[in-house]
Amino acid sequence: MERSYAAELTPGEDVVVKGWVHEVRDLGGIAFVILRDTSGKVQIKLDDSVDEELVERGTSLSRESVVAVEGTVEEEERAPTGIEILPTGLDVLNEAEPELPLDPSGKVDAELPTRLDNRTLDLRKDEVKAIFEIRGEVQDALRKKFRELNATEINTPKIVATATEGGTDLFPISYFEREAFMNQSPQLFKQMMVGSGLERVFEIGPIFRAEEHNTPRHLNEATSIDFESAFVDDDEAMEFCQDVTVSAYERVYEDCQEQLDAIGVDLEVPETPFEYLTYDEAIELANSEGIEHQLEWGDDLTTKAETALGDAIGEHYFVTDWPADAKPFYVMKDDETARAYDMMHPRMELMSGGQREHRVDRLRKEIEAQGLEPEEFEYYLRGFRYGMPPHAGWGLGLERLLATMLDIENVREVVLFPRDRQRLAP
Ligand code: ATP
Ligand code: AMO
Repeated sequence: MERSYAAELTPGEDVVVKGWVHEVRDLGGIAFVILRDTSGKVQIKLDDSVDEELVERGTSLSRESVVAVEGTVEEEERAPTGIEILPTGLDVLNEAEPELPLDPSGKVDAELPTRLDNRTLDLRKDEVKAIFEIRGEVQDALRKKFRELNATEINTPKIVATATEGGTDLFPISYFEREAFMNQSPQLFKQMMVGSGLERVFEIGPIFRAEEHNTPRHLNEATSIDFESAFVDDDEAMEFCQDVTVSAYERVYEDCQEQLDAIGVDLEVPETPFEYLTYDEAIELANSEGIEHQLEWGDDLTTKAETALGDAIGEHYFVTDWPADAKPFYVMKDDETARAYDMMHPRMELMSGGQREHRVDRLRKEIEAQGLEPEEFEYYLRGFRYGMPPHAGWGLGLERLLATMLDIENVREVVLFPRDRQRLAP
């Protein structure tokens, strides 16, 4: 018989359901097995109308064992879902050990490390599974929005010869006889592609950062949503980022209410347009909010400054016109300032981007000014010598987008198998 799902049962049907033993309740004389599958839960009734040997097998099941149950669906208003199954057969497909490292029914809280060590069990909880269903939905929404914007999805190499975002947080690897690195960002490749026939590209893929410290918003392997387009300027690129972000919120709001309820968040789609602050306005506002270490022109926004700004603004916002020295070589500079922009959530930075330097002589000088060897970037500079249009783009962190959207404290919670200083397995 074809498998039926717990959430799709109709009274009177003969069915086979398959799933996990969520709970066994033996009340003496009558017992219930709660079976859980990907769609939900259903109650199996074991009373004296059921074969004795089957009742024996059902009541001795260990929690989280995998079973197949054949039987008839009956209406029962006392059952949690208004129906139950009166079984005629019960096969144990795989028995779970009686001692579980964490409780998938969620009645006993587990620490994050225990949960991450046992992700298989952890994702049997509705509120954890919901995060990853939303993560999948968000990626689908992003792809759809990018396609609406006529961007082509690309895949760039993750094993590379040079740094893009500064040399200190690079992971070196051995590549036959040579040294190579795990890529920190698709930056150089996506820029090369706007000079190709593609013009406008995006990628959703892994980036690797050898961040030394443990923070709730840094991962050593993160997922970057990268966008780059020929013939757009910084203002247009920021607007695209705002629209892409809002499209992710809208999809989750429209299609994931069940998951939001499981997590316990009351999602609000951010209002547009997001506010724009220049860097000068941002440090002035942060200082006026009374942060302990007053910022001077040229300083990066500290975590405390970001928090003060977030509290004052209370919504997503952009910070534009950064000091030139704070930004990488590929961002276009006008004397002291860079045409760079960050998109902030009140809790943290979500995106960095900029208008790019597309003039090869200036780009070569910027590479030198940052103490790097232009020869090492020859493969990249070559693309700028044969017709490179003006262009702009950005990188938006998927985990930060999700953690802020779902009001989750630690970005590790939105990654199936996070990589941090302590964690290399599973
Ligand atoms: P990204 O590194 O991707 O640009 P970010 O949020 O780390 O994102 P930064 O501009 O590097 O942005 O840093 C902003 C502030 O965050 C820093 O001033 C610093 O206070 C804090 N910070 C950044 N990296 C770390 C880290 N690895 N550990 C602790 N604090 C950090
Ligand atoms: P940046 O280094 O600011 O810019 O990264 C862009 C965004 O990626 C996310 N992110 C991270 N998330 C979690 N853990 C990390 N260690 C981590 N590092 C980065 C953040 C951040 O805002 N090439 C530029 C982008 C561009 O200019 O197009 C870049 O990589 O959300």
